[in-house]
Amino acid sequence: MFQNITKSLVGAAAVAVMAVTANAADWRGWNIHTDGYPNTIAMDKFAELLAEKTGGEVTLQMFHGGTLGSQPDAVEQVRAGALEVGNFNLGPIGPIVAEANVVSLPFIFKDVPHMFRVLESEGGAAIAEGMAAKGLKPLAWYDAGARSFYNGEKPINTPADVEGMKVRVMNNDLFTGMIAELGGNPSPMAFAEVYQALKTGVVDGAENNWPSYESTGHFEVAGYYSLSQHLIIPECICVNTAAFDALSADMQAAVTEAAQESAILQRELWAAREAASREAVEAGGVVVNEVADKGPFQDAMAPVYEAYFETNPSLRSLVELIQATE
Ligand code: GTR
Repeated sequence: MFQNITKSLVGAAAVAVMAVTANAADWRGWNIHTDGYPNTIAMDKFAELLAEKTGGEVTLQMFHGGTLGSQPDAVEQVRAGALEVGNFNLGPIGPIVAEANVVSLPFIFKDVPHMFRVLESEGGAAIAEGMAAKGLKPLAWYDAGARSFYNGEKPINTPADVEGMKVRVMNNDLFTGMIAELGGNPSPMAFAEVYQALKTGVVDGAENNWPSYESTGHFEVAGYYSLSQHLIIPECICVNTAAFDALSADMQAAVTEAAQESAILQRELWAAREAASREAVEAGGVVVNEVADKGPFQDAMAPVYEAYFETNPSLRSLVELIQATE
């Protein structure tokens, strides 16, 4: 009898220990970028801060370099809870979350500071809510600068220069629409495939920010970079909504704080890397072209906006809110 009680007490203690262990969350995170990239460093910092601020209750193992799959796949994995965390560009999230797709409308933001002002206001709250409802809770926003066109043949100054050009875009109908309206042939493709595609002529050009143009080596095979700055798209530290909701309020606050601190670091590193990447590609022989008049590019985007409103009539007010944000 006494022995039985002891046994069951020991058993209860074991269950208690297991319960504590089961409460601890061991998360796995996806990132597409390689060593030294601002996002890679900042996501590692997030993992470090997470362990620190949650007293080890939430830990994160990061998988960099897109080793766990392409971005559209990883977005689905985080939604499904197969992975808990991703550093995602909102471009490939747009097809899943209508509110988040506003940031992928060409020329929607005046500049990066305008984008952050929007994200920190009512518009950002609507985007974040829409994302959380689809399983992708954004905890903080990263800077991804502005995206511009590049190709191996010539500078791009007007939409006519894009005519007939095969241009790689991220997976999103807004981007295929954007290229089509400029008279080009859009080619949606995973990030990892773009270098070979440019090199072998499967595509003539692509578009991205300075750091990605440089880190991927695209500048080696597409040496004309034209500052169209047609897209300014934020990135998130996104966490599977259910995994986040399962945490206590204290833990949620600690996780959010870790993400916010990581974003502060990312934005600092980003500013430095943008300048360094530009310098590096110019030293590598890239011809940089200022686009004197972006007006014709902006005008050509009217049908892209119309198509967006047609599919999402209720989001016209969100677009107007963004445009009205100082
Ligand atoms: C980069 C971005 C990646 C990915 C990539 C792409 O700027 O950081 O997440 O979206 O562009 O063009 O696929």
